[in-house]
Amino acid sequence: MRRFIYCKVVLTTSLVWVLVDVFLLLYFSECNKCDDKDHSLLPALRAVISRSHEGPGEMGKAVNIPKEEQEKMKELFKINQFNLMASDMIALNRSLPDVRLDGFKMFTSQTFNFLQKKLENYVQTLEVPVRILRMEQRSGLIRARLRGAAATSGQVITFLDAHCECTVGWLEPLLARIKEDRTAVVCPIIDVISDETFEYMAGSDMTYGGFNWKLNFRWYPVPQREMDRRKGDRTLPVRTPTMAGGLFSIDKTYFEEIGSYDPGMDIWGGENLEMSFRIWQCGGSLEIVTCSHVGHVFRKATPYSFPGGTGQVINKNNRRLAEVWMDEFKDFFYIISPGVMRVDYGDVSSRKALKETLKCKPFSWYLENIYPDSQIPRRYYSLGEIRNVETNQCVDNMGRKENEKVGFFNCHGMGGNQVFSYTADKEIRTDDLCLDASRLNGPVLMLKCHHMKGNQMFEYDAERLTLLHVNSNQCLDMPSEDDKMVPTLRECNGSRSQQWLLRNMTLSA
Ligand SMILES: [Mn+2]
Repeated sequence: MRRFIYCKVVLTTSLVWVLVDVFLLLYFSECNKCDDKDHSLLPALRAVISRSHEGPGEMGKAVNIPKEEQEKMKELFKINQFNLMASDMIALNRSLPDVRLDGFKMFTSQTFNFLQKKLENYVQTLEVPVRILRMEQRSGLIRARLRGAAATSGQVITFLDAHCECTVGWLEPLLARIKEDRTAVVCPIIDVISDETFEYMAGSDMTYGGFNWKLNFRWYPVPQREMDRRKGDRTLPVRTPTMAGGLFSIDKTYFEEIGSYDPGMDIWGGENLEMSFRIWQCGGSLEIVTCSHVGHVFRKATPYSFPGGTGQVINKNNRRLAEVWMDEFKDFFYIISPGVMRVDYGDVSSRKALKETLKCKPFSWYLENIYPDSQIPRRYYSLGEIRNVETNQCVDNMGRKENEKVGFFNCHGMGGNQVFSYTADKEIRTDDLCLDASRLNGPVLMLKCHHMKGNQMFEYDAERLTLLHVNSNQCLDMPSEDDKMVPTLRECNGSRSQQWLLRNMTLSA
């Protein structure tokens, strides 16, 4: 009898656990709204999915080149700044793993290493009609895209680079979002295809697009406020301040309405930020649709030459972007990039007129509402050098990176590495780094700004000219004898070495 009771107890507890498991499984698979999955697949895609997954690079695996071929491989690498030999070994429609949140099957796309006729022959074998347009002369990405867009007749335009591969179900969620809201401009998650082995690696849904003072695009972690807005549901689109490059879908008429691309920009560079600012400031939205994945080969160097040099072209484009969209905040870009002011940016009057017609909001609105965690502070007291009264030298980031000590050097008045901003949050920033001190009498480091005050909070006293590090209750002082290049913290003593002049200091932020 007792045995029977034991048995019952064991059975009941197991049953309870089984039910809990089933519940958990159902619950977590419910989270995944990414998927209608296979229902709507074209026959061609089904064929790809069902074929055998062998051969170089299949299922997104790495392709390793045998030793004896490596010399040749290096030669070919230079042509496109990616491993052309590996790329050529991979089937045009290789299979890829399904990297979506719950995992399933995959479709493929292709990197075209074809030229001219070969490409035309190839696209004729595809089951969808494909038209190839060629520019008469090298015009760069921006003007080529404008030409392509003008030739489209569909309701939605999707831009991708040539060095992309798409995964199954990448397009539907982009289109679905535009159907909901035609002013939503949507990007996929950009997965990483290795430039060396073409291995396929899933990108993160936890990063979004930003930019630094030099107007370089950068990935930053999706902030808590955006997680909260989506109530923790990672399958919902992420509102991103900027788009990485040119991988996005947009309603065709909206593309035209909002001003397509700036045709005054050359070749490449800055157009992604220009479009991002414009979309947000002029009433649209820019989103990363986390259910959509597209792979992209990130290259370490550009394989192209630019007329007048890469820097010239990018500086010109960035100036156009800053002049039209950034209002007074363009100062951050100009002051940290000495020399850029000398670059001629052409005529921007038609772009400014567009901004007027569309009644676009100012950049301060964008910083406040769309990108409050921006590297460019919405409110700040000073922007420029920080000069020591005793030595007449300046705080200098010395071009050093995150986690290194901040330096100290003769003031050169040229901006660049000697530009700091004392912000309304009482941080001392240089680009996306903040002065940070974590121990008494310690050196001052540069760390990623965390917006949490703490070790990054300094109180400037505009009368005594002191910079008090609040956490340690010590003052920023000139370097010590043994480390002449590094400003340090010391007990506040009212000496001239603890007095600092902040350039362009205003008392209200
Ligand atoms: Mn690209």
